[in-house]
Amino acid sequence: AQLAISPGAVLLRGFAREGDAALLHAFDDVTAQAPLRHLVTPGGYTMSVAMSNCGPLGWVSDRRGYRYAPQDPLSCHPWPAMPACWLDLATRAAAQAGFADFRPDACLVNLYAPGSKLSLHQDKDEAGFAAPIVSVSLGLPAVFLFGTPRRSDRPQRLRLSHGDVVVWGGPARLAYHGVAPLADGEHALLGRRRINLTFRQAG
Ligand code: MD5
Ligand code: FE
Repeated sequence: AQLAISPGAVLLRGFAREGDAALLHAFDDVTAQAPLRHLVTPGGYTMSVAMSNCGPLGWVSDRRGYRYAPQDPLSCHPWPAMPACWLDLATRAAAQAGFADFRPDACLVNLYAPGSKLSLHQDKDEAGFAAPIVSVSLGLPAVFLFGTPRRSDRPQRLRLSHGDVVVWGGPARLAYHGVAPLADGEHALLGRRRINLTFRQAG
């Protein structure tokens, strides 16, 4: 089912459910090569979400700022390759939402434990905003907050569950968004975790 949740944003409910075991296998593979870590913001806060990356570019944050980098600062090696099943999923989802030529060069891997949250922000570290962002939710459900390009507009709440994929394009691309503190629970395949994979054309 394809649901337009706001102008430019398309929710593909359960799109990633089939093949979830392979997606999770690839997660173990990527995070064995580039370990999940809690990044520090330029303001000095440690993020509650643990992050890693794969693909040519990875999103990083430290006291100097936010940016995309071709190497993992922990290892000084390139980020792991994007697993084929992840790239295939992201391009199929984008095509389904009307973006036939989506070619992600960055995949940010977000791991939420119970209590982890993501404060309201915009994704604007990418070189351009014409391409959409494809986000894949696995494991425990989350309450996703999505607003508008104006920070002061009150965000809508959307429950994202295992296998849901959202394509954020057009006017939704620069909308403020965040994730409410993750409620505890147990997922049959992932346990007490939510994994979010975020595919971008960053360079
Ligand atoms: C998450 N991650 O669930 C989200 C999924 C991040 C992040 O926000 O930056 O890692 S991406 C959601 C997103 C991206 C671009 C636009 C909008 C939402 N939006 O218009 O609401 O961990
Ligand atoms: Fe974001």
